[in-house]
Amino acid sequence: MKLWHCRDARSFRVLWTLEELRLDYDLVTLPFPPRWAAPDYLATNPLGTIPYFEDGSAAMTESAAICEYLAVKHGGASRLAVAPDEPDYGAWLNWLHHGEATLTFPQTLVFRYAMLEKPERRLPQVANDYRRWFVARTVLAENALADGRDFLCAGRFTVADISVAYALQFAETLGHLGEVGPGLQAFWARMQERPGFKAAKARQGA
Ligand SMILES: N[C@@H](CCC(=O)N[C@@H](CS)C(=O)NCC(=O)O)C(=O)O
Repeated sequence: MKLWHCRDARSFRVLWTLEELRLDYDLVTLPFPPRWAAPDYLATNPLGTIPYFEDGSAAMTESAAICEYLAVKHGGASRLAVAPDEPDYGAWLNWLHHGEATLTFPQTLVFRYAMLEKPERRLPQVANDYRRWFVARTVLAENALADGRDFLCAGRFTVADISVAYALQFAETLGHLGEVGPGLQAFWARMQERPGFKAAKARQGA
């Protein structure tokens, strides 16, 4: 298995999953954004996006899908996936995709228009609107954790927690973590204590 990664980009979801599962893999770390800083990468992934992941004939570009792939195909007894015959199968898939499609999507607009673009191309109104959009969308996860639950579903840690926790890491980077609810802030603190999370941070280096 081989993962193309940029420090703390969405590929971190995959790196964290690989470390939770203690799998062997090769890691290629690129400068961000690769389409400007490592243009040769386009020959590997024409989208120029991170993550890119290979495992035999599998070639994948979606972080949540790769986490699902690893948990299902290489999860062994880890139970980082929820099986179709478990009551929380639907909830698990929903949280897994919610982390990327609903939470991280608005964050990318904040990142681009508040930080990544050159100062003359920045758009404070777009960044502010999508910051508020992100914060409003966190209500579902905040409600799910409000009853003191440690994990989003199935009563155990799964890759759905990784998917949503990544959005909280991104919120911290973007400076809007303080606007999410106390349940999510406590969840994010717990997630960072996991040995798998710490191993992924160590593997990507400074
Ligand atoms: N939906 C994809 C999005 C991948 C994506 O856009 N990744 C960002 C990094 S977090 C990227 O590569 N941006 C670089 C660019 O747009 O040039 C996923 O979840 O993996």
